[in-house]
Amino acid sequence: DTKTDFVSSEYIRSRFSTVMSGMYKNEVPLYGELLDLVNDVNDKVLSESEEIKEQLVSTGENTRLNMERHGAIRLGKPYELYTMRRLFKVMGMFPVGYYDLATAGVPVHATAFRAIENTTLNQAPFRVFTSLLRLDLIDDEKLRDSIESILDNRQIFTQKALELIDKYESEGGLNKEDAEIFVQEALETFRWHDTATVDYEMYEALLGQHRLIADVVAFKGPHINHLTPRTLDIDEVQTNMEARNIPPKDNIEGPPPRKCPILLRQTSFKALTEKVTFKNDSGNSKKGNHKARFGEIEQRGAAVTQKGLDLYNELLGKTRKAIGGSPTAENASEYNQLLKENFKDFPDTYEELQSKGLAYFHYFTTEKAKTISKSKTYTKSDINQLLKDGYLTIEPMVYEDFLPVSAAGIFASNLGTEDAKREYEGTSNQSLFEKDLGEPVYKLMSWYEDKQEETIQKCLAEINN
Ligand code: OOG
Ligand code: NI
Repeated sequence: DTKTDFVSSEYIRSRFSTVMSGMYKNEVPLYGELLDLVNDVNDKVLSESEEIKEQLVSTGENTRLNMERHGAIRLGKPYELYTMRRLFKVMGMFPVGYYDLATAGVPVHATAFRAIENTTLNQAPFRVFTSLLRLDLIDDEKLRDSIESILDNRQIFTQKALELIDKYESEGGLNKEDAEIFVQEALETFRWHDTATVDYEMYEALLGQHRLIADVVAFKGPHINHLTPRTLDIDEVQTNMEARNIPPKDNIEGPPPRKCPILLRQTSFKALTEKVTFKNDSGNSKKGNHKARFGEIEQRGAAVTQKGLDLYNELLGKTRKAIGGSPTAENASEYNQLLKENFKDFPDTYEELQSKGLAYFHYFTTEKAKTISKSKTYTKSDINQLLKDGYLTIEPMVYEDFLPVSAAGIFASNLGTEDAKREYEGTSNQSLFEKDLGEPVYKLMSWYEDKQEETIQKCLAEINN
């Protein structure tokens, strides 16, 4: 029977992530160096900190650390987003969260495709931040029409990839042979093309509107623009990048360094200048440069609750306001000092993060739980007491998603400052995004809430049985 021949989505995802990483290493050699650096730093942290090691072992993250990475693509039209959702589903990746970057001066909105079960996340933790150009924010009507017709004429997916998506949907899976063809065909969509689909004049016009628009519209496909390994010590990587001649961006995005890391800290190296050949009907090909592809590093910390996120945004917002917006090379150290100062208001022990309802945790029963008195049925309201009495223990749930202000900072560091200063009037438009996507995105907070609840219920079941 054919069903038993199907390979798992995790297999396909992990295969895809591996071949993509291999391709990117060839295209952007500095990315390979960055991977080596991150591996060295992670090995060092694990050999020096028993606590971090134990944490990763209990949550199951230890097995995924060295293969963990995310990438990003930028799409041009609704069909591409809709089909990308179907393509990622073959790999067990689903759209989680809605990110509006227009308010930060980037005319796109986005979601992140990723696995949604802990077990499958640990097996193949590959994510893709996927943004869609918002044509409605382009004020030049004539240019907008040209963009629409350029995008109308492109097909970013191969025929064979589309056939295999259909096959997956109608049969419910792919066998190993089809899965391998699928991976190779899907990879074509993410490949870099050094010939533009437009002439130099059009490229300049697109650049003039926004550098990002040129990157989305002038090429045959949505080349993967970065891949990001996960490190356990981003400050150490940042310092060593300079030593290895990998030029880092001026500032690390996200929260300041902490004893109990939260959310996500990110830094990157600047985009490469790549040679591009522009279309030319007269036959003399015109050469030029394009900057799009870079490398990034991330350090992931605890997922925070809505209350924690509100506090994070308040403290970050206060810091940015005080220095007049995004930090620059000149005021980066002043910014970091102030950020550290302001974040003293964000508790920095796991006990407090738990008791104040600021972060999400995995709950586990301890050895001692075996000896608990069975005189009553324990419920959710007993959790804090059980924790205090040592029947339960907690480990932070890792944040699996992205941060819009940081994402805009990453965009900006590779787009040039003029673009970063732009502001778009448009309000965020999640319902349009979901219409183009073809289904609603998973709600980010509820996802963590549900995962935490599963572990609490499991503990109660163990204690009460
Ligand atoms: C995406 C930037 C967002 C991140 O890590 O926040 C991102 C882009 O530049 O296309 O990848
Ligand atoms: Ni990124």
